Amino acid sequence: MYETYNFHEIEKECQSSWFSSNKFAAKKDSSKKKYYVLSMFPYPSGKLHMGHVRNYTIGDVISRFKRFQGFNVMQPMGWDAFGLPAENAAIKNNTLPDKWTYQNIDAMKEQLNSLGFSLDWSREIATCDPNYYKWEQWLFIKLFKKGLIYKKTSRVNWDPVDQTVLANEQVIDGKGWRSGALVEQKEIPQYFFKITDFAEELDKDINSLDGWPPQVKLMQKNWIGKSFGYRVEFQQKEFNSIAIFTTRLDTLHGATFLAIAIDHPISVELSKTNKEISDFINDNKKSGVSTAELEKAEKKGLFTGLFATNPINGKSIPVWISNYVLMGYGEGAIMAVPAHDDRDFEFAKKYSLDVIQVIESDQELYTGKGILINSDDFNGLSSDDAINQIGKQLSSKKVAEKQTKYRLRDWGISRQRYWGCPIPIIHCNECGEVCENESYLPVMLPKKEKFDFDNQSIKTEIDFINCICPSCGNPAQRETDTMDTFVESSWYFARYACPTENKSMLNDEANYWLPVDQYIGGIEHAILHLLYSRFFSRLLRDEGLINISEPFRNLLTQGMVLKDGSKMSKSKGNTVDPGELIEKFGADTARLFIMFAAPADQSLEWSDKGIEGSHRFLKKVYTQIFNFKKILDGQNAFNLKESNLNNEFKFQLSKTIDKVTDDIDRRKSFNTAIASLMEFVNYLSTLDKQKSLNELYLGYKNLLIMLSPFVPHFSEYIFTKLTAQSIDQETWPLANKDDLIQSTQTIVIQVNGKVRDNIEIDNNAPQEIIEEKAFASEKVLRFVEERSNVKKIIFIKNKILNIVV
Ligand code: ANZ
Ligand code: ZN
Repeated sequence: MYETYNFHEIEKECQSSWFSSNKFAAKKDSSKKKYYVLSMFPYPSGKLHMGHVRNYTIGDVISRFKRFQGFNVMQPMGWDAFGLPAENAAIKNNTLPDKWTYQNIDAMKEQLNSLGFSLDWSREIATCDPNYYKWEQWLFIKLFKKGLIYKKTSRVNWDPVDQTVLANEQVIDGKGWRSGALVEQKEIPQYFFKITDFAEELDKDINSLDGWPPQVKLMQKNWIGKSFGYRVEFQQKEFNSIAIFTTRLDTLHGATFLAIAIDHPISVELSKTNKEISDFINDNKKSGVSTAELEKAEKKGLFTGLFATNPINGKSIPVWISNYVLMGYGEGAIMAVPAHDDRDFEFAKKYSLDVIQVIESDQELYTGKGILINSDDFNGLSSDDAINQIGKQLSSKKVAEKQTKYRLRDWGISRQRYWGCPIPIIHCNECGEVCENESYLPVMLPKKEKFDFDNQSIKTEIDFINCICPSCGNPAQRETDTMDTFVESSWYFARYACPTENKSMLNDEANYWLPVDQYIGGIEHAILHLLYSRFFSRLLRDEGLINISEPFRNLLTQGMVLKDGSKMSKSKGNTVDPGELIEKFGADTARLFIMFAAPADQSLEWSDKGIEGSHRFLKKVYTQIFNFKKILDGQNAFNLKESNLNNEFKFQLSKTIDKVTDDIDRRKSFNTAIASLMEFVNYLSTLDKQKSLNELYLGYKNLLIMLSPFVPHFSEYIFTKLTAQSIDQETWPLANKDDLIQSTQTIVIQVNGKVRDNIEIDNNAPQEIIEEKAFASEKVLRFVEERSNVKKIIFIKNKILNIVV
């Protein structure tokens, strides 16, 4: 054993033995209970940052802990490898996106290994690998044929100077990041995943996610945005009726006009004969408005000359065409209630339309619910009661119908980028849109010789584009868009179960390993990534590929790593490089600090003092055990005797095991688990090294096992030296429940319910013995005077003796 804590050598030795033997490779074993630990896979930017270190340390602590508990643990790792940064980096550094990506993967893999993470590298996935994205294309085709993927036109950011589509990140203050030109909106055909078909199920099943943080569940709920509303028909002379959708039926008496969308069928019909209307429509429809303009878009409208009748009171109100009503939502028409809706208010002020208050308030514009006024028979009702009653009344007359609506929209997945998964569609003049033949998958992303501004899309790859129609055999063209990179990350967790399967997307192993038992990642993915993964699990289920619906049983969202109160970031120049930290203090110190400094789900303030403190703790434990081992080595043949252990030791050991186990397993409270281990180290240091050999040996042995998930190199090395055995043979210690009961207890002595004395006495001491002591106490006798005065004695075992006089 090294004289001092030589972390460089220790970590090097351990890592080379772990990674050369691929020690953490997981095998399906139906005789064992599986445990699947997954940390969100990184984008291969080239450098690990502290957020990664925190994320992956949490995952590794749980994995190692579960292994000691006897679970068959799988902890895989891979790379979310497609995406825009690779294109930018390739241009900037005069390289190619794939080359840049794979170099980064190599560098980051080395960094991960230098932290001692017990990862199963035999399951490594890079999403840019054709063996991976082939199956994404395969699923795309299945879904397309089922109608779960469809095409519709949708807006993109268009740079008129560079003549290219921009990702949102490339639009800065409404201008193209490179050209500086005002970005325009352009309508182009794009593919959509019909996630709205699953809105109801995705919403309902949130309730079953017991292992998720409540705030994440709420964010999912809000994103899906289930709400109830009513479709209401307003009678109309020329067009018979106009239907609107509202969530605020309680404000029906306050509707002062109807507003219909520019592309509403009535607008279209009127424009055929009315020049003013057709001009208005054309002016407001024209594409090429800048993003910035659209954001602030002024509300514009035009009176149609039509009137409609409010079904609740027979009042006639004007019908307007307006640019703020969307055709794609509800009925493409609204009843406008300016007194209680912001947009309607702005519009009414601009065009001098009536504002009628129907919810009590002292403000001219009030958007909340409340008590009804100016609403005839419904005055005095609460909004919710009014919605029900008006709803009932109109429904019975068949002019309203209750509807469930979701805020969730279908997921547009087309990206006009190079570095992504090609969409496996072929455009044929004869047959239209045709899926590539399954047996020709993958549709390989064409390799580039060079990558620059003029050459950064698939659109320039003539050999890729020209193909044969799988249906009629005539010349045809391939789709040149690629998929949103969120698609790859929506199913990677399943593919880890069978990463090399080449006959199908998933196999039997997926049902063995899924669901993920513990998922760990940043709160920034609380909405889209988790929702898309939940959606994909259902798609895979419906294809018969897996038999679960919810992919992540338990979710932990780790907090941010801050320095000087703000998020570590390159732009702020407040980053700490994990590599330097490991070089200076070792991986174990870094791991220990990051788990000790704050609760895992809260933000962690970086502190050099804290790092030094964690390092000092490890050095102290090292020295303590080193010195103890010297004494042991001085004995002739030490033989552990467990029969005569000191009671206080047994209590301390069981207490520590009990607390650490519960903290890691159930509470995921790693910092308090470490604090208990630190206390236990302090306790052990008070024991006499010559007289307490058995206690110290057992104490250190258990300490090392319990420290091992946090500081695996440290523990493994010292354990081997101390016990001459491998720590891998050990199982997680169990607390002895009998030892947990302390040998003595404090009993409170009361007279007439008032505390008069405390008595320290053996555990479970019988009432007679406690009474004897109590009546011997001056403090008690003063209030009892004579024993014959006692009327009654109430005894609560191990707690209270109350004497009533
Ligand atoms: C009257 C009203 C009064 C409304 C009031 C709100 C407040 P969510 O909750 O997002 O579903 N709306 C309906 N269809 C629309 C469309 N195609 N384009 C623009 N707005 C539309 O929103 C429902 C509310 O959004 C509806 O309730 C409607 O305005 C508006 F004090 O009706 B409300
Ligand atoms: Zn064809």
